[in-house]
Amino acid sequence: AESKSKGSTGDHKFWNTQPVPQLGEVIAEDGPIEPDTPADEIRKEPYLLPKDFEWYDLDMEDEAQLKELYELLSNNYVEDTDSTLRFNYSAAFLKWALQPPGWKKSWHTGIRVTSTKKMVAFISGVPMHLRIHKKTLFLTEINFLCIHKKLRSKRLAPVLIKEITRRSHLEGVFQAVYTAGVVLPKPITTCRYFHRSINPKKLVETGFSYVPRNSTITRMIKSYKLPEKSSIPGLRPMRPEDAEQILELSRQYMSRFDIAPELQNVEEIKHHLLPVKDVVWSYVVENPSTKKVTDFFSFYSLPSKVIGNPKHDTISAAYLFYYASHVPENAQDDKREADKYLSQRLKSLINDALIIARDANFDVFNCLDLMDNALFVGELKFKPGDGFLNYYLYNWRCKDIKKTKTSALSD
Ligand code: NHW
Repeated sequence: AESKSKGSTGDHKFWNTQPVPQLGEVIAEDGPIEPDTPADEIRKEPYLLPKDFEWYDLDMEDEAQLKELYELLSNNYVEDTDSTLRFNYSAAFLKWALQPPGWKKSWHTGIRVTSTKKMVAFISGVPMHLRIHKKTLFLTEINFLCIHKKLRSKRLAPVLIKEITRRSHLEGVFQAVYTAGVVLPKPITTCRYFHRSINPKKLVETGFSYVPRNSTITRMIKSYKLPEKSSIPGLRPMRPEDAEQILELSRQYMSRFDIAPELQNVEEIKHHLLPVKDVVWSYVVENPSTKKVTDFFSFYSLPSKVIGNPKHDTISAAYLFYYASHVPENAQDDKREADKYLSQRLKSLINDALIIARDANFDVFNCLDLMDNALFVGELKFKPGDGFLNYYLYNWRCKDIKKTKTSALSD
């Protein structure tokens, strides 16, 4: 999730009461901030809501409820600083993101108006394994925190956060990971968004990009033009039978990072990576002679609504998701050799991703400056944006992590 809104400043009445490190705190060693709450000390009743409101567990299998979540987010979720763009996750995306293996209905937490049943707020958690340095935690990934615009600044967010925490505790989960544009106590790392124009004309017309002083739109179009066809032999969409090889390949590749999701089995690989129409795209490179999968990449679709533009109402954006590349054995133990190999390989791989995204009608291709992305963004003409994304852990103290040692999170 991206938020470009201003960070809250100074004293954090709510966050100061939570098991998170203080801003500026120097951390010497990883570990929990508070011990697991014993089962009999976990609060049994949901937190109290202002009168006229009630809690409910969203039923994602019910089309009408899914649509209501879609509507809440499409009208009230994250906007950029000058309110010209707003994230517009599709309903199909929300189903994919909120129902990974092991998902729990009690972690799809909504608030509605008691009399009308209208949904006015939401927060979600999904279970995942996250490796931080050498330790793997089973935790919840919190996302899609949203409060209707008419109910802002009433301290409802802390109630939602405390309630999802209680519901996590009830499931024996005492840590969480989340990302946000706002600065809170205390980021483990801060990444910057990079954008690769695919349709510069539309991006300029929507105010997303500008024509540089020394250029023209014609020159921009020419400079961002991509080859007709992808270049890597053996590149094809991922199929279910690739999952086993991808599991192994991603395990190897993810070991390069200090913080990374740990996909546990073929079932999880299939859920997160098998192509879903209009949601997620995944491609593998299968060596034509050995039939071995040597590389894969994936990206997902997260359009933004363009607010108040006469010509365009949506920017179609692809976001780079997981990828991996097999580093040849002779380069594996030598960081410089490995980086040299990857820098060439990832340029070809991601350039092919751009071509596929163009053919799928995306206007822009986005990524963060984490993982090995710094190795290709310059040459492939990504430009730094004005959005930043902070990574956070709840109830886990963790030494600062470099961006290049951070993996993408599930979405
Ligand atoms: S980040 C996207 C968050 N959503 C949006 O930006 C959508 C548009 N905005 C809104 O809907 C991805 C509202 O402005 C929200 C705040 C709901 C953001 N994270 O109710 P009040 C995620 O979903 C703090 C955490 O008056 P509001 C990740 C703020 O600092 N805290 O504000 C979510 C202040 O506390 P402070 C945030 O504007 C991770 C308090 O909320 C925050 O009406 C959640 C003000 O509350 C944010 N993005 O509603 C944490 N934004 O101490 C999970 C504001 O500073 C923790 N605040 O006074 C883990 C839980 C699970 C643990 C399990 C063991």
